[in-house]
Amino acid sequence: MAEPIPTLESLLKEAKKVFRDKFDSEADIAVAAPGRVNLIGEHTDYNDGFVMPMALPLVTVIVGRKIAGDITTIVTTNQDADEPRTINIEMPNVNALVRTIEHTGPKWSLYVKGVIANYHGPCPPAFQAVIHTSVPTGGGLSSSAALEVGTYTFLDALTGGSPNESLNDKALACQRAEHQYAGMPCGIMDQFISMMGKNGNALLIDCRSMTSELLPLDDPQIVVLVTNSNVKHELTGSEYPTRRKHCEEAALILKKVSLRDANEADIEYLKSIETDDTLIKRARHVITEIQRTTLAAAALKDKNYQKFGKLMVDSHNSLKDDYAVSCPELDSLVCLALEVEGVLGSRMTGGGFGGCTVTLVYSHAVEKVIDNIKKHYKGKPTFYVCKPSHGAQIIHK
Ligand code: GAF
Repeated sequence: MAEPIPTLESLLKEAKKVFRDKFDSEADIAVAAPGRVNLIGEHTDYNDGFVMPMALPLVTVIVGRKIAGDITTIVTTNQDADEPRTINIEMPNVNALVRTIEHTGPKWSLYVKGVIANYHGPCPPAFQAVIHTSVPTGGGLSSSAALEVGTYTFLDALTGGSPNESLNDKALACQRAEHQYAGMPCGIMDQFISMMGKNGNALLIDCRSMTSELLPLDDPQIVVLVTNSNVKHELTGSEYPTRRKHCEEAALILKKVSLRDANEADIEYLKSIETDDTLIKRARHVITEIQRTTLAAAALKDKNYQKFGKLMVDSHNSLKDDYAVSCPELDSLVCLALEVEGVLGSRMTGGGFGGCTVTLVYSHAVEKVIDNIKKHYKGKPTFYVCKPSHGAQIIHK
C-alpha cells in the first residue's frame, strides 16, 4: 500500500491547533506550497536546459498572524528538523534591498531567514507562525523549496505583496535565499514548480528563457508513483557544486555560454582533444538529457506514454553511468519497478545520491509494483501515488 497523503485541510487544521496551543491565539493567515517530483530533465536546470517537474500533493503549510513589536517567532512541527524547533528573529525594519538577517540557527530556519532577507515586497512586520509539512525532509522532493516558497507566500499574505511582481521573480528570490543562506547553488527548477504548479499538469520549464508550458498529465489510466528509498549518501555536500563546476568547465572548453548550446558533435570534439573523461561524461549526460526532455514533452503531448517511459529509463541510465549521481538503492528500485508488466518507465529523480525514484505506470499495475519492491528491496521504502497538484497558494489572510 502507498502512504496515505494528508489532505490540505487536515494539515491546516493540525497547524492551526499547534498555533493555538503555542501562542494562545488564532492564526488568521494560512498558505501552502508543494514539494515536487521531476519527471525528466535532471541536472539540466543550471545548464540553461529544460526540466519537466510536477507539483506534489505533499505540501508545506504555514499559518500565523501579524504581531506588534520587532520579534518574530516561528515554530516547525517537523520532527526531522534540526533543533531548536522554535526560533526568534529580530525583524530588520528596513528596505528590502538592504535587509540582512544573521545566517545562524538550525538548518530549517536558514531557508526561512534567507527568504525574509530576499523578500521583494513591503517590509514585513513581526509575526508568529507555525510550519507544518507532509513533504519528507531530505527525500529529494524539494522540502527546502516548499519551505522557501511557502515563506515567500506567507510574507505576501502578511504584507499584501507587490502587485506587479511576477511568479518568476518570486521563485528567483527563493532560489537566491537558498544560495545565500543554505550554501546550495541550486538551479531554478524546484522553486519554479513549487510557485507555479497546476493541478493535472506537468510543467515544461525552459531554464534559459524562464518560460514554461503546461503539459496535461491527467489520464486516469496513468499513475505517477514516487518511491522514497529513505537513504541519503551525500556525505560532504560537495557533489552538487562539483557537478555544476564540471559542466561550466566543459562549456568553457567548447566556448559555449552553457551546455544548452552544445550537441553530439561537441562531445566528439571533447573526446578528440583528450578532455578529462569525467568532463566528457558529465557533458554527455547534460546534452542528451536536454534532448530527452524535449522529446518527452512531445511524447506527453501525443499521449505516447510508452515513448515517455523509455526516455525516463534512458535518463536514469545516463544519470547512473555518465553523471554518477545514482546509488545502488535507487538502481535497485528502478530495476524492481521495471520488472513489473504495466510499468512504462522509472528513474531516479532530483539531485541523486539517495532520495526518490519516479515511476510512470498503468493504474492497474501500481499495487504490483509496490509489492515487488517491498518483496525484494533491501531497505524500507515509502510509496506515494501522486497526481500533479497545485503550486503555492494563499488559503486565507
Ligand atoms: C536539486 C536542485 F535544487 C535543482 O535545482 C536541480 O538541479 C536538481 O537537483 C537536479 O535536477 O533538486
